[in-house]
Amino acid sequence: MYELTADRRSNGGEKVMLIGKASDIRSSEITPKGVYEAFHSDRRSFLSGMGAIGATAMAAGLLPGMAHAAAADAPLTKLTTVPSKYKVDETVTPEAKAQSYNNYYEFGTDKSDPKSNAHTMHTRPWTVAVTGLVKEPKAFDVDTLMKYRPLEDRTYRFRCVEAWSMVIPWNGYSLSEFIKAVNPLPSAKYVQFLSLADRKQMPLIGDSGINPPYSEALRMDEAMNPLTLLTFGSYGETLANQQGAPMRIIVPWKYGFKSAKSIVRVNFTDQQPHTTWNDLSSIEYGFYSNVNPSVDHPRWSQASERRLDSAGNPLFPKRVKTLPFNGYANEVASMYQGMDLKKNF
Ligand SMILES: Nc1nc2c(c(=O)[nH]1)N[C@H]1C(S)=C(S)[C@@H](COP(=O)(O)O)O[C@H]1N2
Ligand SMILES: [Mo]
Repeated sequence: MYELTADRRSNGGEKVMLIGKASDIRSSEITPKGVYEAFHSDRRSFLSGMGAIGATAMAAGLLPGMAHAAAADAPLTKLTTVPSKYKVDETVTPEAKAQSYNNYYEFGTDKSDPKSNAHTMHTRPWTVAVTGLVKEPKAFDVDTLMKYRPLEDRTYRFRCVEAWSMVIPWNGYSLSEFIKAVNPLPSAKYVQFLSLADRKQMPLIGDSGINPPYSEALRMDEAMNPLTLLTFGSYGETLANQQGAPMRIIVPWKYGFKSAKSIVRVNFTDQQPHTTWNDLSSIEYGFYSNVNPSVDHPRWSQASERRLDSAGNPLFPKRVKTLPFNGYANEVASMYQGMDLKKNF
């Protein structure tokens, strides 16, 4: 894993949770869009068809006139929402920022990649399977889930392990409502969330170094905490693909990587499930990953964060102190009573 700085990547000097070589080639960035799309369903033959010279030129970034083509976002649908008690008294991040500065490694590792690339994902029809330790395994159409409970307006702080943060108005309902409806067995101790992993819709999925499908998990009490949001929208609209449409979770007291996107399966287990970032580097990305200013990442401090809102110079976002449990200690700290949070980070 590499830590890259602003002179090498246009991400404002963020520490990136990147795996693999800094020189990784992202073909979507250096290939004319039409050519790329014509071949994206069979990328391997495309690359071999390019031949050695083509590949070398690509690696050196030498192909002329191959600007990154901006893809049209799928139109977002307005949602009917209801107010909630979950608000924060801080500047909300502009919608355009939340939808253009993303981590979604299935669509590339640069912050701007998901917006450029995620249009190849089809979010309807969309089925969510419920498996494992439940009374009866089931599959739900996402539109059924979306209508199951009123979609609340909940504004949460959102803190990435890379030490940037936003304030985002999400739309959804407590995951606990869904969990109660699917009747997990008493033996279920964890719930795992698996993201879509489809090479046809995610041509770059093999390039980032993460092992598909993206997997995240919570202990059952964490999943049942009312703060944990089954999320279908933000800013009063359906989620953009790059935000994890059509359905993701948001776990606001944990680092952002716990909040899995574009979920296709919810799996109940009695053992702690394997999770993507923890599997890749357990010394950097703990299973719990509760936001904790007193436990630093091995390569950077977690004591403060760059707040990406509209205030200040966008090149030098304001720094704010990171709060224990991202400011949600009153709601969640009791779940970890008696645990050593430096060991169980
Ligand atoms: N499937 C999937 N889910 C994912 C990720 C990912 O790469 N793939 N990135 C995670 C990380 S590291 C963060 S910070 C958040 C980012 O969500 P956002 O792009 O909506 O801000 O999504 C999380 N969920
Ligand atoms: Mo993240």
